[in-house]
Amino acid sequence: MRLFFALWPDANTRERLADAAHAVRLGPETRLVAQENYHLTLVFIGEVADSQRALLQAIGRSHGVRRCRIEFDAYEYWREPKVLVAAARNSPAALVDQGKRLRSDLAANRLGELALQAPAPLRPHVTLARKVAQAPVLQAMTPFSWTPLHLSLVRSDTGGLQSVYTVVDTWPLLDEAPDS
Ligand code: 3AM
Repeated sequence: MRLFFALWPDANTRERLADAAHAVRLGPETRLVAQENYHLTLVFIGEVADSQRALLQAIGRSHGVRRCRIEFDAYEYWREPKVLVAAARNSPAALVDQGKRLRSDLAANRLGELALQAPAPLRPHVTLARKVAQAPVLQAMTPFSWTPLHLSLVRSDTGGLQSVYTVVDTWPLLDEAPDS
């Protein structure tokens, strides 16, 4: 199964994201991401064996991380993956730290594709549309913020027209520092 660690938006944030997506004029070939599929990927793990799931759940559970506020404030078009994203130009330190610690735990356990990859810096974003073949005209985005309350381990099934995501497990983020 293909798994990744992600933050899943609440209903209000999903609506803000959908409003942001609908405000951009996109070509007919474009596929808007379904609202229920919006997510912020923290770490993509890749294919793992069923037997490794418990270890991944233990890693997710062990991450006592403070909540942080993410301010989405810009559209970005990423040419190579052909996606339009809502991006946070400022990466909150707690989020960057969480991504790093997850990566290092995964690499230490030689889990997924991470054992082979050099870590890329986290660029907090939510993909709004895929198969965006032409660079869209991007206006300023009406900014909005989101404070995620949970970290989730998610399964991705990419066989169909739209990817299907299933939350495998989820853990609350702390509302105060773990050592306070
Ligand atoms: O959150 P976004 O939409 O940016 O593109 C995939 C999606 O990213 C990405 O993981 C997220 C959840 O599916 N993804 C898929 N395959 C990947 C890979 N081999 C990957 N990211 C890195 N390496």
